[in-house]
Amino acid sequence: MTEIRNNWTREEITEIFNSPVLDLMYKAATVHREYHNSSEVQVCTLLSVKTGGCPEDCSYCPQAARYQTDVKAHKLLATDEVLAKAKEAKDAGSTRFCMGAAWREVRDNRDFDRVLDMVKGVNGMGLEVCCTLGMLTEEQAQKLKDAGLYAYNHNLDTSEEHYDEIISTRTYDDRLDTLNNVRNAKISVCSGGIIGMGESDGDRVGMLHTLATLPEHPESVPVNALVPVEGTPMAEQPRVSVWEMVRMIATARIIMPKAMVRLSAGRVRMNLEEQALCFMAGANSIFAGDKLLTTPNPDVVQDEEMFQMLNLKPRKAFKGEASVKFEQIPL
Ligand code: SAM
Ligand code: DTB
Ligand code: SF4
Repeated sequence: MTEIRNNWTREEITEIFNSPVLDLMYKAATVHREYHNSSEVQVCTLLSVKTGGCPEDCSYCPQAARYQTDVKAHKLLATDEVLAKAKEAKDAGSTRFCMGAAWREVRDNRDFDRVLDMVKGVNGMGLEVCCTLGMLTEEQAQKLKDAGLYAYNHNLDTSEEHYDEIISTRTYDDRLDTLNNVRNAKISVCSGGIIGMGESDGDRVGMLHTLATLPEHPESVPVNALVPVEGTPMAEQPRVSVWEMVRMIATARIIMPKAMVRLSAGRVRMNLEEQALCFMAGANSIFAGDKLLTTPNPDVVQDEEMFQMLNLKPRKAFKGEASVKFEQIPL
């Protein structure tokens, strides 16, 4: 059994990342089969519960207020509306429901109380509930946990060295502090990043190195291909090739064997064969439904056809073991 290690060196990861791509895939596929059922893929659904108008300057993001994009700002959705969407997602076969808010950080106000109600409601439906709401204090993480939150998504996005080129309104350490608060509240950690933002291979390795040397690996690692959106500073970035996705996914799989590696944003621009390469490289989770937060994603029917063609089946909810003790809280 491949050992779980938190002491990877940057050199070791660089060597894996740069190995011949077919060897890299083969190694990743082997590790994948040691720790996971390779015919299972976790299906998650995203919902933007509060859209746009964000004060941050993340240069990839269509929801930052300072960029002129087509995204229409919308205040926090009503709880009923969110629960109806969660039910739709469950009926369509999703087992994880992730609610995103275009906030810099959570504030202790009525909106947060409403998000806590949403978490309770979605948990009561038997779905793994995930949120991505920006920075969190330890107390806020605990409140989310008490409401039944299963996982929290907070991406490092890129390497520490490249971070300042992408975002100036918060620091890498702020991100790491939030991840630490989430971990301490015994919430499952979801953290990854985006490729295609002008970073070097060294930056890609750097981000994976930070994730793989956290005291505990994240339970899930989303790998996003930049979705270039008109109006953002990243609008003209060239498209990432499937081989770049494969290298990221396969390296993540090898150095964090137990993690769910999510083939996240960017699937609309990939055909079935390209996505199959990513599954072969160790991806075992996707976002389903025709919208991510604000940008398009393949529709459910297309994904059903893909699952059939590739003999994949959706993974059941709450299969994650890890250090996350979780009980469904009865309503
Ligand atoms: N505001 C919160 C935050 O930034 O943590 C939560 C929502 S934010 C939209 C969640 C993540 O979406 C970002 O960290 C980023 O990784 C991803 N994301 C945003 N825009 C993207 C884009 N255009 N392409 C790919 N990923 C994107
Ligand atoms: C993640 O890593 N990717 C998702 C989720 N976590 C929140 C978000 C992708 C957003 C893509 C751009 C958009 O749709 O606004
Ligand atoms: Fe705001 Fe999150 Fe978008 Fe950054 S990524 S601008 S914090 S919504």
